[in-house]
Amino acid sequence: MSEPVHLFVPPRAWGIPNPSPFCIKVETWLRIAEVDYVAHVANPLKAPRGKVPWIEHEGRTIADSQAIVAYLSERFGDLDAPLTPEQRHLSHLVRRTLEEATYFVSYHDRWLVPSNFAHVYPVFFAPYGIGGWIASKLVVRNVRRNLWGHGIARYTDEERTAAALADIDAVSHVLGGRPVFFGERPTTVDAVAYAFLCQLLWTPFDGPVQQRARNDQGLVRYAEGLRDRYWAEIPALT
Ligand SMILES: N[C@@H](CCC(=O)N[C@@H](CS)C(=O)NCC(=O)O)C(=O)O
Repeated sequence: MSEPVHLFVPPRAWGIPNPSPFCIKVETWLRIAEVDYVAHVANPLKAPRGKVPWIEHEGRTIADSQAIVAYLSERFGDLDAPLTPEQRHLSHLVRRTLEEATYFVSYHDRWLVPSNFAHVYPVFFAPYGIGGWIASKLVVRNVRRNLWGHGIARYTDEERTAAALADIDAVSHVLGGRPVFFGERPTTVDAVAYAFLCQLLWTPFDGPVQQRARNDQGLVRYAEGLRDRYWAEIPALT
């Protein structure tokens, strides 16, 4: 019998499974695949690539959500095995859109828009008093520098919002109001989409992108369906 997978993630926040979409993705994947796991609060200083999530399993340490999913798929079974080649490619595109494009707009808006940062500060910094206040200044400076280097911070507010709205519309269109993206059973793309929709639908952050997702009944029903099936304890997580 296999040992449980040890998953390292930040503490839950804002009534969703995790402040990090990549952590929700992996934890939801584990739940869909019914893999035995134990979640631990990550010490960021120990993060193998300086990022969450990571897992430890049978002496191996694996970082990066997609590398984790690849390992878990090999070790415990591939959720995506039933997909046709076309579905597999579409899954890849949806995943990359959310993780590599939409994510950076949310990241920007969460950390660099003051009305949103007001919800970040109490979770990550306020518990540490003056040390937390100093850390917040350093972290925000770093985020600003990283996102300038990435390029998204060079967009106007309108350009950034338009890019994310187009992402949401594309994802919604591919989903087409179904309860899962493809087939009968959730696959990896559902773990990813759920992770990102949690951040848009059920956090205190607000703006046109959140509003677009909240007004899309197909997306809301989809996310609620996955929440009820895999995160039934969610109302208790605040
Ligand atoms: N490609 C990585 C991205 C992980 C990632 O960006 N995690 C963020 C939290 S959402 C993080 O750890 N950020 C800390 C940092 O960049 O210092 C994955 O799929 O796991």
